[in-house]
Amino acid sequence: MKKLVALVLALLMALSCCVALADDVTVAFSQIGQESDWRTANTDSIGKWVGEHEGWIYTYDDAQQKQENQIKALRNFITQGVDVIVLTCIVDSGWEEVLKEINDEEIPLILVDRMPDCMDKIEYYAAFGGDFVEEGRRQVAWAGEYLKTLGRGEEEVSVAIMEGTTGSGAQVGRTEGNLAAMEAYPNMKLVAQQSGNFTRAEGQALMESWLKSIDKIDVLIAQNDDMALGAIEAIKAAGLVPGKDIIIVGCDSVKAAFQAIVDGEMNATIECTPLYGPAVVQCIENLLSGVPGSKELQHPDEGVYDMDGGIDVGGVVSIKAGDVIDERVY
Ligand code: GZL
Repeated sequence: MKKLVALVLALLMALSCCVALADDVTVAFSQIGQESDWRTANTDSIGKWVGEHEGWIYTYDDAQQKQENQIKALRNFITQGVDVIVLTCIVDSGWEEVLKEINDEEIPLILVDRMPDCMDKIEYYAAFGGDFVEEGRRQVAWAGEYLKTLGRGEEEVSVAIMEGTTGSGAQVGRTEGNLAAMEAYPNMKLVAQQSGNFTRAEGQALMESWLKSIDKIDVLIAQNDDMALGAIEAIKAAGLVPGKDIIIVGCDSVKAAFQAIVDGEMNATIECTPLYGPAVVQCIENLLSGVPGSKELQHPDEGVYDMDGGIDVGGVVSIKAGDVIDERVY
C-alpha cells in the first residue's frame, strides 16, 4: 500500500511540474555582444530580472557583434515558439524582413536600447532606450560650458569626435547631437571624426593614430566611456595629461569613468543607463495582464556627471561623480 501511495505522489508531482511548465512564459533576448562595460551591465540587468521572475523561462543569445547572428537568433526564437522577444539592434538597418516574420507569428516584440529604422513599418509592444541625440548634445554642451569656466570660451579649440559602432542608433544619434551642439560654440573646431566601435582597444588605437597625425586636440568627445578610457591610455603614453591637455567627455556613466573623473583623467560623462531589467519585466507583466502596448519610444531620465557638479547642460543637472561613485553598480 505504501508503495502505491508513493507512486501516486510521484506521479502527481510530475504532473504538477508539467502543468507548471505548460504555464511558463518563455522570454528570449537577442543581445549585441560584450563590447563594453555598458553592454555587460545591460545583459546582466535583463538576465537577472527576467531570469529570476517566477514562472518565466529566459533564453538569451549573444550575437558577438554580428547582425547576421542576431537575425539567425530571432528566427531560432520563432522556431522555438517563444512567447516574448526582446531585441536591441546592433545597427539601424536590415531588420524589416525578420521583424515582419515575428509579427506574422504574432510573437510580442519589445525593443530596447538601439532601435531598428523600420519602427514605423512593424508591430511592437513597447520601445525604450537612451535619447542618443540629447546625450550627444549634452556631451558637446558640457565641453563648451567647461571651456568658458576656464576662460577659454573665445579661444579656438580643436575637437575630435570618437564615434561608436558605425550605423548604430547610438552612434547616429550621438553624432547628430554632437554636431548640432557645436553650432552653439563657434570656437570649437572639428578636426577629427572617426569610429572607435565602442571598445576600449579601438578607442586607444584610434587616439594613438590621431596623436601622431593631428597637430593639436584640445577636446575629445568619446561616444562611450570605454573608448574614452582607451584614449586616456594613449594620451598618457604620448606624454600628455588627460583631463587637462585634452578635455575628455564620455557617455554611459560606467563606474570606471567615475574613477577616471575622480582621478582627474576625465572631465565628464553623460549618463545612458543600461539597467533595463526592471523596465523589461514591467513591460512583460503589462503585456501578460492585457495592458495595451505603446509605439512611443520611451527615454529614462538621465544625469550628467563631472567633478564639481557645477555645469548644467539641461535634463538632470550635473552631479558630482565623486559623491555617487560608490553607488555605481556598473
Ligand atoms: C547605448 C548603447 C551603447 C553604449 C555603448 O544605449 O547602445 O552601446 O553607449 C554600448 O557603451 O556599446
